[in-house]
Amino acid sequence: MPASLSSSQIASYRNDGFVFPVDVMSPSEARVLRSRIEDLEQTYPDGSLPQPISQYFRVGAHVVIPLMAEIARTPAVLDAVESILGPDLLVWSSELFIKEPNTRKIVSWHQDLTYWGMGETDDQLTAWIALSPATPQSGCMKFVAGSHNNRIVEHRDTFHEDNLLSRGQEIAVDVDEATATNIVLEPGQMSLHHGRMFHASGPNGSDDRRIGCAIRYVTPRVKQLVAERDYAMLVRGCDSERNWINVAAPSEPFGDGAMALYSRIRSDQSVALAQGARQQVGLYADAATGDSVS
Ligand SMILES: O=C(O)CCC(=O)C(=O)O
Repeated sequence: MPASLSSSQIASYRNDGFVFPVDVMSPSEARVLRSRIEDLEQTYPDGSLPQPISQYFRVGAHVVIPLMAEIARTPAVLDAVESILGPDLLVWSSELFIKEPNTRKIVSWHQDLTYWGMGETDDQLTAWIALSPATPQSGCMKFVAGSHNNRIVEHRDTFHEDNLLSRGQEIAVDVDEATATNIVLEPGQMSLHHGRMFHASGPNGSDDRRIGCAIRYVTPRVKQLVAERDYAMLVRGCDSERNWINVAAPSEPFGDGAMALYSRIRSDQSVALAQGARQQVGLYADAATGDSVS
């Protein structure tokens, strides 16, 4: 495995706002991770945890699921992220984007940083690791090269039931689909994208699940500007700025201490993530009380 990005891959990221495909593990290693995720789904059916496992998969999964913290620390992933963001790295969030076979779920055109309360920073990126084939048929991501050079543009919330985003948010101006690049990835490959990248993904029309693991990295320089406090897990180097409450990786799935911390994080982050929303933001609904989400 390459230890870090080549100079041309770094230049691609700087020019386009993304780089792909980056090999970070073998297809068989990706298959093992996928089956460990699917084992978790079997072990924790709905009703066995305070919220459905899909909720934990979509918000701060590394706080309660050791496997997600392990994926976020994959050396080849960190080496590549370090090539862009430098030696000090924290994980702000980790998520699984799962689209079931032949379903309509999509992700509308958006910029990640819109509701994260971190301003328009260049010090945040997402590593999206494919654990099944990501193709136009299975609903791979699409990126508009150079769109990270925009500021955060206006978004409108749709709350559409087929939209996987927390508020179904979408960019309020037309995005020219013809200019987008399909981010085709084999299992074990990843893409990196900038937090202001215009991106989206279509439905999964394939017969397999489309599974992507999105890890949100920040440097210690990034600050939470909307919520009173925010949390991140140091994964490389040191955090000399202390802008984040540092959290440790969990030692067991859904342990009591980690679950209490998870509720606090979700509640604190909901201040930024749900700011200005006209209706409940499903992934953050009832975060303050820790009740079930709809
Ligand atoms: O998995 C997808 O289709 C979209 C993921 C996404 O928007 C992101 O990781 O920022």
